[in-house]
Amino acid sequence: MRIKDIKVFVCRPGRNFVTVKIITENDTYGLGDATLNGREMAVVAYLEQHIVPCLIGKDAHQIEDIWHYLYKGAYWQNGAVSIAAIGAIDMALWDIKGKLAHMPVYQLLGGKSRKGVRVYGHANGETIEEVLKNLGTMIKKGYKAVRLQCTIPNTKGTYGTMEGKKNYYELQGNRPLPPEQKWSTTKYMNFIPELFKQAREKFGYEIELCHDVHSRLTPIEASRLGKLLEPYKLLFIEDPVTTENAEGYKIIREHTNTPLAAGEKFNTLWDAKEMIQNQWIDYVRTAVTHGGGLTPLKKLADFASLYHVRMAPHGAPDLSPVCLMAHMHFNLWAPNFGVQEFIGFGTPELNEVFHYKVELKEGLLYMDDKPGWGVDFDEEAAKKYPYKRSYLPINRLEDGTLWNW
Ligand code: KDG
Ligand code: MG
Repeated sequence: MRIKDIKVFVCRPGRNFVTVKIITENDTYGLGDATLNGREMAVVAYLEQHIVPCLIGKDAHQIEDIWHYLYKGAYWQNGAVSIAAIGAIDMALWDIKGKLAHMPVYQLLGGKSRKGVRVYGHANGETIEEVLKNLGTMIKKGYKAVRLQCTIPNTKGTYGTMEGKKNYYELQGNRPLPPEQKWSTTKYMNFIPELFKQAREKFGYEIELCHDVHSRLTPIEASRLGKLLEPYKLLFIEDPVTTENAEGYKIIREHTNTPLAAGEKFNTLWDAKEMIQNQWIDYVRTAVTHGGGLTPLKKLADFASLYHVRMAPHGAPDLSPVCLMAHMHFNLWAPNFGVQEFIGFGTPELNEVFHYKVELKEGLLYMDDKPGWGVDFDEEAAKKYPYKRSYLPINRLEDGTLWNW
């Protein structure tokens, strides 16, 4: 089944998304998500200039070979831009394979390992009171696991919220350049345990809670945070330190039994290998989009399963519904699935462009069985929401030093 055409769309139904559509000679099409937050157009160029011309006429069924052709064949194997591009192609090919086989993709992987996908939602706020109010709402909606993030008192717009946009820091603003935020490790460390203490006092221990540190600590600081949080029995803390130096996780591991998650920025299995093999983490956060597609992600899952490490794919708002649906199939299959980050059911603009259906019941996310991923993209609707350059905030210490985001 030859590839006839490949289209790349960039649209902004609330935030920027890059979507790939591969069309075969019998007009079957498949979709992939190539969104790389704040660097979207670099992926578009990589796809249009370097990938699309090489794939026209190739057999869409040869997913494994095409993946290696794009990865090894490029000589420059990894990197976030190229992997997001390869990931979207791989996803679109799996969508096509499912449609041609008249099967949901999870069936091609070996079938379902569970009835639904456990998710964690987000409760953010500018005060503990606000976070707890949002947590209460999430529990009423049926969430069984929730991530808590809160502005640190006396630091404006700290991670967890964005000034003037209380509900979410990752919403893209109208500013054409990155907004700046301030960070104080001391204030953060003095404050965060109190958030979880109050959450446990109010809601008990049945609801699973987690927290994203966003790589802002050193290993020894993160070790201390992990110990301080032990009484509140978190599902995990995510990215306590940067992942470039895997051994940072060894230090944390030696000091605390708070479970650890990392890897939303991993591009390949090689990025994750040392942490997994040494059992320094409990959850791998790599998304289908940023991990290069389903083809490498299923290898990552199988490798992690040898070491008691579970999959917890990244599901931030900058991953499109195409990625969410790909995760549904991956998570239904992966024997060592842990939990999926899920930010909700989307805005009217988003749902005008992407058509998909998921349903939350008692903490589990369900979808209907459809061939392929079960998601569609409305090209006409997308034209109403043109791309606009936009960035994540950057982060500085109080003395002005640029710090990790
Ligand atoms: O583009 C970056 C975001 O996806 C990231 O900041 C979100 O860390 C994140 C998470 O865990 O959702
Ligand atoms: Mg994260």
